[in-house]
Amino acid sequence: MAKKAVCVLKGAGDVTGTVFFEQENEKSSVKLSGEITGLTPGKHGFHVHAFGDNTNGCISAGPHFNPYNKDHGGPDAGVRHVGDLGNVIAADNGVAKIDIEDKLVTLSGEHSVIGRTMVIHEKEDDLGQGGNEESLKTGNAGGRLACGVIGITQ
Ligand SMILES: [Cu+2]
Ligand SMILES: [Zn+2]
Repeated sequence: MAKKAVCVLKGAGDVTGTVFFEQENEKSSVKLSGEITGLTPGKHGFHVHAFGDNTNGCISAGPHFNPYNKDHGGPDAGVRHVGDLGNVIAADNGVAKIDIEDKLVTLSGEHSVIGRTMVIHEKEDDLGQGGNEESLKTGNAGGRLACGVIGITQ
């Protein structure tokens, strides 16, 4: 049976967004759709972080969701965190349309992303190609503009 989830992103500033998740069955890829508004034009890192905890804002969500203990990478890389969805691109009006299909993110089983947090970042994710230590952890995507916990929907 298809599974669906939703995430409403909010932060300290003007950035807000809604992301919908859909997965046909346990083995199929997950489709993400929706939009994020209030961004500066250009690329912004977009990840699933480990914890569904926003008690002290987006920082409480912890590091990128990484159940297999890999280095950070781009969404198409062989080595990446499960949570690494790369960048979304905001147009001149500050709106980024989300249209992503991902094979590692899942809504079922032990490594489900439900109950974890989506984060949209201040800067571009360098996809692990930045040539420094931080690149292999966070992609140097900078501050957390907005975030929200991924929850079950119908
Ligand atoms: Cu992130
Ligand atoms: Zn990562």
